[in-house]
Amino acid sequence: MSFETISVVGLGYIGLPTAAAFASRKVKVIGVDVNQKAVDTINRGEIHIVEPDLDAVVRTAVADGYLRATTKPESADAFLIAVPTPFKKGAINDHEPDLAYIESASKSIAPVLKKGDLVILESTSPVGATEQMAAWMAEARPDLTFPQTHGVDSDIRVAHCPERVLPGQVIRELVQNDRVIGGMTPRCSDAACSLYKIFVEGECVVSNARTAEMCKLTENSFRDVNIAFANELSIICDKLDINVWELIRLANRHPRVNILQPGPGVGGHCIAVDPWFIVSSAPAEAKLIGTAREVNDAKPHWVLSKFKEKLFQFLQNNSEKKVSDVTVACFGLAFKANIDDLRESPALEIAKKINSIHNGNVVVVEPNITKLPTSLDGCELTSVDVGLTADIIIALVDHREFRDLKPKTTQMVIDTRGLWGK
Ligand code: SAJ
Repeated sequence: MSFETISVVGLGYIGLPTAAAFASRKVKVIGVDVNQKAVDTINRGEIHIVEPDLDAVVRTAVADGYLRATTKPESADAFLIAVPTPFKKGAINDHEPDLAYIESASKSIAPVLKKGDLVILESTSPVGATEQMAAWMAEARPDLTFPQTHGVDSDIRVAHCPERVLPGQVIRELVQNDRVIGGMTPRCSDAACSLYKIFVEGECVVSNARTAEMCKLTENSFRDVNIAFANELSIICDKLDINVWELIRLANRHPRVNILQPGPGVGGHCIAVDPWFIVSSAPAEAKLIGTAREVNDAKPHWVLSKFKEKLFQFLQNNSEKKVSDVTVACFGLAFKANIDDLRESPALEIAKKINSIHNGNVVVVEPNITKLPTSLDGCELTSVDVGLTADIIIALVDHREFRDLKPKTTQMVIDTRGLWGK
């Protein structure tokens, strides 16, 4: 199968790099996004998100005429949908996936679909979302046939091929990672494989749509459960006066043990979200997966209780000082090391809470940003050196700039990332 024009719907953290990857192989790509500002930025050859090396790929793709963005879908041979799947707002169970963006994206491309087209859902989705997307398109285009009713002979091919790239390494991982191809029929999978082979150097492994949906959720849940195990160990070790990082290092020397690292909680838009999609599909059965989410979501509260404990201890050791004399420094705000992304960050959540409850000075050291978010009004963004002079130091993110710091033994330190106690 050959693809002259590919359309990518949703030009965010996944859609834009994917569009640029196709365009870099000299295929005509039409990017579609509802955000006019993002569209204008891309058409100038610039980018509206932070991802290493993406700017250069987009600049070249636009300059060479292979990538163009628009707000209105146009005819193409393949459509990739890469829109968000957040939680439903206001639902009784507020961890239910909201397919509204997938619904509106699939309905927006339906009028331009033609016989032979391929539609791929890349968005992380609950099991059954691809079938639902195909049903929305079929309803909008009764003149075309779809796999759910016409099997391998359908006019339109539909597949789920989840993205699995790591933010910060998207350009490399998009090309090198293996890809799970979940066609609604074997013909749909064949078409999707030929599409991805345009730039994917990893293997395209064929399955079906439901398994591919579950596979993506499973990958992120596996990581979440493993981190929850590490976080639980860190709390147990704190109680038993054991260095958890040394413990994990030792345990991981066993050839069949591989424990991840504890931290202040799990952030980002994937690991802290996707496991809930499994829980909401099978609440009675997904006990461990749901518990892991709760363990990880509770970790910031534990860090706050440690802060209160250390503040109390500091005041006991320094009886001449009042609470308002105590300066607290939060090292790191991003959701993980060496990025500037503060969304869904447990570090930010903790800094905000400390800022709201602490009567003294709160300073923040975050080398990857130049301005604090408004939610931290009253805090000061400061340098590593100034942060190091605080009375209480809380390490929240393991940024490379923090690795070799040496807080004084007289300072109170809460090291949630094992930066300085290793
Ligand atoms: N974290 C820990 N301890 C660890 C590892 C991570 O506390 O040992 C925390 C991080 O600090 C961060 C959170 O977990 O707050 C998530 O970070 P991450 O690096 O584990 O993952 P993401 O969210 O950046 O990307 C994940 C990746 N999934 C897996 O590794 C299974 C990525 O491949 C997916 O494509 C991405 O989710 C996604 O889009 O779903």
